[in-house]
Amino acid sequence: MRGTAEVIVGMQWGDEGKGRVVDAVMPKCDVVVRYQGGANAGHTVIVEGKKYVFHILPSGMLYSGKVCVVGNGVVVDPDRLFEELGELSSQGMDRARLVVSGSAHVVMPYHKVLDQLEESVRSKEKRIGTTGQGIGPCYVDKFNRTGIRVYDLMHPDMLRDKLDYILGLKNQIITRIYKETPMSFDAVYEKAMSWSERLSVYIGDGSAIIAKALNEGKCVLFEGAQGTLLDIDHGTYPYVTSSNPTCGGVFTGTGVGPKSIDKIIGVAKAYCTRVGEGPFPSEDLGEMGKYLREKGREYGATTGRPRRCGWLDLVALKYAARINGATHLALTKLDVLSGLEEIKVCVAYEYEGKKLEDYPADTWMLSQVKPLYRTFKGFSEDTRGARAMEDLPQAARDYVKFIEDQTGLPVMMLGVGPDRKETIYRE
Ligand code: 2SA
Ligand code: GDP
Ligand code: MG
Repeated sequence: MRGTAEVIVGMQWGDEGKGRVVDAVMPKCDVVVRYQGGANAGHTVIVEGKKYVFHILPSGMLYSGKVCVVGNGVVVDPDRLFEELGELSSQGMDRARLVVSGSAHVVMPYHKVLDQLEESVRSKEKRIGTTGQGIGPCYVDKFNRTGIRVYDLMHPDMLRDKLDYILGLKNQIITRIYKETPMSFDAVYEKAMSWSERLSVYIGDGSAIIAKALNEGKCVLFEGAQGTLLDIDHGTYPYVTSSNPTCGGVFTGTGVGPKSIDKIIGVAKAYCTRVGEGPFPSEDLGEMGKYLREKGREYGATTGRPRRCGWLDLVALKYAARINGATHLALTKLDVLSGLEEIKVCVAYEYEGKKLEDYPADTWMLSQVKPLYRTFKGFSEDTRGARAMEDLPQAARDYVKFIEDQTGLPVMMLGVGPDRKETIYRE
């Protein structure tokens, strides 16, 4: 019997709680695969009060006996990867088996330097607000065919030759454009060689592992990082990341065919956040935004940056449902809305005096729209103890039902608190 495959994808601007949803779905799965992004991601899992934040490692690492794959579409920073593995070991975790795709690209020291230099010279309007992890410059090299892949680290002579050429080019940019001191070839080469032996034990062919698991009737989970509105093609370009967090990224980022996918779970918060620059129509710059930030502890899981906060945007959520072909929703952070007298939801936009029901793919137009809200009655009960829909106050259930009706997607799972156990499962 053929196995099953499910995708977990962010429906907003990242930080929807994908890590905790992966953790919740993981028990029935055998393999979990990251398909894009890199150490810019921060996926939080909390188990009995203990917090784990995953950056490059898939969020299924807490389950021993499972296989975690870093897919070819990921950009790997080996220092960060070893750091994360070290943290898990020091916490005494009996972890899953890790496989790093040899075709994944390596974030080199010059990628981080260039990411930070590029951001530093951008004007306030042009700044993207990157995480400074070298993600953009690494993907630029990948598409320019000047990247270093994990496999390359295993071939010292070839690596030396490649690096000689590439670092020469980078140093031209660093010295001529940014007037900074050039990077030392020996230091970069030695760094790369120090990674090769440690990485060699993890290298594998991600695509082949997935195919074998599916042929053996196993369940494979694909874990997206960032979110739909940060997608390089479908997000608020240029205020996006440099990969495809949307479902399409699964196929190129792992080497699995589209017909293998059975379920596409879109993860959304019960409100909205964004970190970094770019349009955010339902952002609340006043007291409500601050309230959501403090109650929801909305600070970057990688950089600690405060996240911008606002109401749920259904226009954008419906767009994300379409782009990903989502089949289900996982709604998180419902508990953060408790205690509010009223809850607003953006149901349409106003643009040049006209009502707009569809999300504009033109970023400039999106930056000009005004949100039109529908207001719901709030609820005061603490929802963190709820384990079934019946445990929730009627107003919270009405809110969830409205989201289901509007998106046409069933909410299969609800987060009512950050801990693993603070979950309502509906299937
Ligand atoms: P980059 O570094 O090139 O990918 O940045 C480009 C844009 O993508 C945004 N981005 C993110 N947005 C939300 N969460 C992310 N991960 C961390 C987290 C972020 C953090 O889990 O909290 O700790 O600050 C993430 N990664 C990238 C980024 O803000 C830019 O807008
Ligand atoms: P990810 O990048 O999508 O995995 O999300 P992050 O880990 O960056 O951010 C989500 C934050 O919300 C983390 O601090 C989680 O612990 C927290 N969180 C997730 N689900 C819930 C929930 O249902 N309620 C509350 N209060 N916090 C949650
Ligand atoms: Mg995150």
